[in-house]
Amino acid sequence: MDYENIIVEIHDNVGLIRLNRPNALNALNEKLMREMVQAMQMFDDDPTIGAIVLTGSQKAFAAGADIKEMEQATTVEMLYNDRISLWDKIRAVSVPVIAAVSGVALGGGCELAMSCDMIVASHTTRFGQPEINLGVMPGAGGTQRLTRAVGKAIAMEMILNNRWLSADEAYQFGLVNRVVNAEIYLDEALRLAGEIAARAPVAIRLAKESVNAAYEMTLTEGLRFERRNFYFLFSTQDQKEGMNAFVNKREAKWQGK
Ligand code: DAK
Repeated sequence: MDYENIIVEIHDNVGLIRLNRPNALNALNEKLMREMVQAMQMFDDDPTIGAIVLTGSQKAFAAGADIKEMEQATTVEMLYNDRISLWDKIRAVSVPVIAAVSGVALGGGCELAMSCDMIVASHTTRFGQPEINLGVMPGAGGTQRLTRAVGKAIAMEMILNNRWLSADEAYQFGLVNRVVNAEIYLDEALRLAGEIAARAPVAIRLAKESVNAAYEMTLTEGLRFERRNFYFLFSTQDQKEGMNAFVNKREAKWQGK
């Protein structure tokens, strides 16, 4: 598959997507979003891929949605073009997606990182929601995901007053999983993704779905949802294999069945 704005690689059982618009600091234009979602879906449909890493460059994960593309847009154009459905498709990916982030993660770039399941950040990363400077506000999950991740006080400051977070602050506030040197952030994300991709595939997918359900449901509903997924796993060969391997003190061999 030929892409213009992304580079796609496979590292063992991990699919890697690199955003690649260096002259625009990986600003997320519609073409890039379309290609990125297409690549994610391709990896998600590939039974040999157990996790996806999404990255940019050391200088920029992404500087936000493409302002030049949006500048002249009308409300009706924004409403009816299908950008939103592209963002929704990221949520529908069933394998874990890890963002490997460095440099700027601003606006839609910060929102894209937060749409992933985990974030590995380099020390140089700066997270921000600067949309207020453009006379708008976050539109791809910033007010919701950021608030859930870092809490109301910090989210308000970032969204209303363009406060940027350093990588260390983002770690302290619970936005990112870990912070490592810029030289190794991608390797670290690939290593983490590789570990996850080597685990029982059906359990991984249902566990991801169940954690995400915590954002959508009451505790009672969420506990019921979790339990159903837990019981479901007893219909898989991997459950028999995993428990038998434990009992017999051997390594489990996962089938994804
Ligand atoms: N869009 C378009 N081009 C961008 C860009 C962006 N967001 N960010 C940077 N660029 C371009 C610059 O225009 C420049 O291009 P040339 O002038 O060389 O042609 C090139 O990248 C290098 O940028 P700078 O010269 O500005 O580089 P600096 O190192 O001086 O500054 C910076 C880096 C990241 C601080 C600065 O570029 C900057 O402030 N960029 C804009 C950051 C920003 O405001 N981001 C938020 C955009 S609004 C939604 C989906 C998504 C969204 C909303 C709704 N729906 C589906 C409903 C998201 C909205 C946003 O993200």
